[in-house]
Amino acid sequence: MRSIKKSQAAFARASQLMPGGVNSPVRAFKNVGGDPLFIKKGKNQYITDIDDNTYIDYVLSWGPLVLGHADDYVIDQLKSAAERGTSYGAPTELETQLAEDIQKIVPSMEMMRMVSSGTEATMSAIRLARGYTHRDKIVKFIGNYHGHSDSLLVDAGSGLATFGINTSPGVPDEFALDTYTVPYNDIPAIEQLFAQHGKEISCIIVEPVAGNMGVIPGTMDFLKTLRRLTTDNGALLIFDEVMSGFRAGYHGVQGLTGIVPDLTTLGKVIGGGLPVGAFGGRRDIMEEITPEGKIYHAGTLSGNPLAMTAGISTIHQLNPDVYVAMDKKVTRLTAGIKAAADKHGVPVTVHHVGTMWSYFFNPGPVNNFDDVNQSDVAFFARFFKELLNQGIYTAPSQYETNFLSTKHTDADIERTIAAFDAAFDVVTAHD
Ligand code: KE4
Repeated sequence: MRSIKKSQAAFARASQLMPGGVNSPVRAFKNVGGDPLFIKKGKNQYITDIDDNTYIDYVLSWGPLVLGHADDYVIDQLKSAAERGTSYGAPTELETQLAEDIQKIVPSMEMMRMVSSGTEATMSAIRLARGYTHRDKIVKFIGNYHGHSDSLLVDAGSGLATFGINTSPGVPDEFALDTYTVPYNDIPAIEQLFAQHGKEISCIIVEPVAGNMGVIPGTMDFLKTLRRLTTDNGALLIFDEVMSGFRAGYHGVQGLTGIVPDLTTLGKVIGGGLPVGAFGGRRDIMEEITPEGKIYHAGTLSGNPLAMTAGISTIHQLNPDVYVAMDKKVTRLTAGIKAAADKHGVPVTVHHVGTMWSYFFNPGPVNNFDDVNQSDVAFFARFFKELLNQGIYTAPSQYETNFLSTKHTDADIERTIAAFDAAFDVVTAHD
């Protein structure tokens, strides 16, 4: 039996200084109970905690580490970049290089701005949409999470869903009143909203494949409807691909579906594990951003040379073939999980899109936030902890997504399937 005594002591110490002992709530294991593991190192597909327990990691820093931990080339590039300095507050060619690399893969981003988080990217995109359209209302979907800016903390997923507080205290009513929320994948509801308020709406922001209530793909009809309604009503369509970008596929969801948004937000993978985000899209819209235009955006560490270096050295190792290989592994993994659950008579719905996957203890279908809420989160909590005992580190919440890296091997997949089977043996034996 693995010991986690050092993590428990570290958690007690951290809890004196940081709310919940963490710097981001989902890390606190609140949805599954027990104390979080404190990690001391990661390499490729593995992480090791401070009690020297090693796990196969499927959280991968919530998505960024598509090459796994401490990729040799990324680290090598970062070391030499750091020796040249860490930040200048002046333009560097690194920012242009990353923007060119992204634009080749996401051509709808004709122009873009780098920022330091996904929250900054979506917050800035919303301000841009409001300024460009001269309208205040925005539309988001219940269970989608776009970071923690006030307008978007309404009916959000991820950590808010984990804690069942879909709208955060501290968000002024005025902000919430300017944010319409609609059930995800609900075409009649979005059509009715636009019939009533279409000319007041500045934008729709959507996770085109949702990852913050577990993985739930937007249906093609749903996404096509969003594109049609925004075009017909002079509103902008924002694809929040902070998570799905370089994760749902090499070209993101817009590459999978052929649906072209007006603006896209990115994060995670494009920073290779360092703080980063980006927002971008149609040139005529982006040119409204200061100093070219009047819509303000700024940031001390936007385009930071280390984050740019990590992003460039990550993206340069990606291509469509590595996504085909990862998708095959996730297909095998999710089929193995389903077979193990069926063998034990446990109702489970497993979703995957590209390198994003999640399992719901729920007979299904799971198409929106209300469906996810029918899942057996108590069983999830017990099962998650048994997976840890089996050496498998997955997302500590039913409302989160698991990932894969290029470093996970077929042997890791088979070992993980066996671990799921063993975990079902243990958890169902106690039921
Ligand atoms: P950050 O500010 O956390 O970099 O990005 C916010 C964000 C925006 N849009 C989408 C689609 C996202 O998934 C996120 C952040 N994702 C969560 C995972 N559910 C980050 C983990 C955390 O909050 O600690």
